[in-house]
Amino acid sequence: MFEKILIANRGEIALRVVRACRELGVRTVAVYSTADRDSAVVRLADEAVCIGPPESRLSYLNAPAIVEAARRTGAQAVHPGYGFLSEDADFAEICADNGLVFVGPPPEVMSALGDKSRARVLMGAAGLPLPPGSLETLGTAERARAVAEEIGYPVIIKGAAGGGGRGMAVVWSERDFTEAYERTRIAAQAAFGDDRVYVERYLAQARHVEVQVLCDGYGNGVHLGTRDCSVQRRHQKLVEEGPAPALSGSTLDALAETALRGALSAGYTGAGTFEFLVDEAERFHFIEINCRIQVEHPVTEMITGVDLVHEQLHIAGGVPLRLRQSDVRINGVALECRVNVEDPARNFLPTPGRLTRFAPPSGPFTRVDTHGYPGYQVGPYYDSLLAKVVVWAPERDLALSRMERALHEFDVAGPGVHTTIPFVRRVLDDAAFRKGRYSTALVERLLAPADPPDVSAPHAPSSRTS
Ligand code: MV4
Repeated sequence: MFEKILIANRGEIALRVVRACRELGVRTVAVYSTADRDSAVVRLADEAVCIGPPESRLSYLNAPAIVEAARRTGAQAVHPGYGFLSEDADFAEICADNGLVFVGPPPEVMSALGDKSRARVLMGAAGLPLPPGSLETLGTAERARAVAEEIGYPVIIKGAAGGGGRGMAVVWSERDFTEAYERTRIAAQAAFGDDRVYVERYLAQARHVEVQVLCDGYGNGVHLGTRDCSVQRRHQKLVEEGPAPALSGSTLDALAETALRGALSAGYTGAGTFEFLVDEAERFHFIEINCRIQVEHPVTEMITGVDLVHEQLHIAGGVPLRLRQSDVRINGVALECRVNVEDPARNFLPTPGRLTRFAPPSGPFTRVDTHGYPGYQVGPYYDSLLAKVVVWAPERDLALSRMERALHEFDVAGPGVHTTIPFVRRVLDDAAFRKGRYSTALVERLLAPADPPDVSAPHAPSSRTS
């Protein structure tokens, strides 16, 4: 195992990694921007190095500064957390060139699977079911339109270099295709410097279910069950749960085995997530792979008892996976609610400010991953995730009431500061959510204006035309 590693991230995930390291007897180097001087991770890590000003590009994305901090402190490995450099194959390569172990898959694997179109081709070849669509990126709009015609509408145009929902467009009819296609290509070029796109059948009302896998560098791998992440707004997840509810045991098993087959076929190593869309008939389709530890990993930790960050560090250190598939048992239900410093009433606008009150929940089977503390200054520079409230229970109903209880306890306030707590409480209260029968359409339904009063009576003609 490593003696010392550097954590190239901030916020709650940096703390999460520091905790895993202390438990394993690994010394830690935190890196921080000047905006994060007073952060909890700077205090809790064994050492801390300032790597630049607040702007991410000059600090948490500043590969030379991070590598230099590792060199100066004698760190042997770099844990990238999620976001920032976590899926940057060039950064993983730079680490290797500087004698640093990158905690994640090999750069070639990350580069292949990070290209969503290549991932689609590779996973299709490995026998994973795909949404109907093109097997290559497409050139002219004319040719792409012919492909869309064959697939049948609605279709979704996706940028190959995109991810997490960026650079996509849904097209409902042929009439709108060409314009959407050109627009998506231009947007992809601007956002990723890569205008390659591909087309899939758009699966509306599907559930977004993902599978956690762990693979070592010796051909061993395990799957660790499913998480439902359908509760999203603009591709930001708000509530996650595991195992995915209201699916048959055979579907859950098939999803997990399919993901692991895909991971092993690609030479994947470390912790990874395979995303699928599951339709009403429980047919599932592979969409993409996340080559990192994810925000929602605690859900899986709660239902398996496996510490995923410990496993990441062991795998990166070359230790063969000790866990066998028969050791993995999915036990009970876990829910996670994200607490972002945003105002749901103002289009989820971030509301940075000082936390004059901060008392997160506690109690039985309740875990809160957060970097917040009373007096903490939430800045405007980074994403607004402040805390993840995670609960476990043997049954889903009890997990729901436990989460309601936990959110009721959460005392967080400050001048101008709002959080997503009221909104996630509405999600928990929703009848479809309570039944476990929800899809990616749930959040939109909750955010749609309430039905106007019945105006169809005489003297008040409806202005609605449908
Ligand atoms: C899709 C899809 C439907 N059909 N692909 C969104 C993020 C990225 N990981 C993949 N995503 C989707 N891909 C096909 N062929 C639906 C989503 C999707 C979604 C789309 C619109 C609005 C919200 C969404 C939430 C989750 C997934």
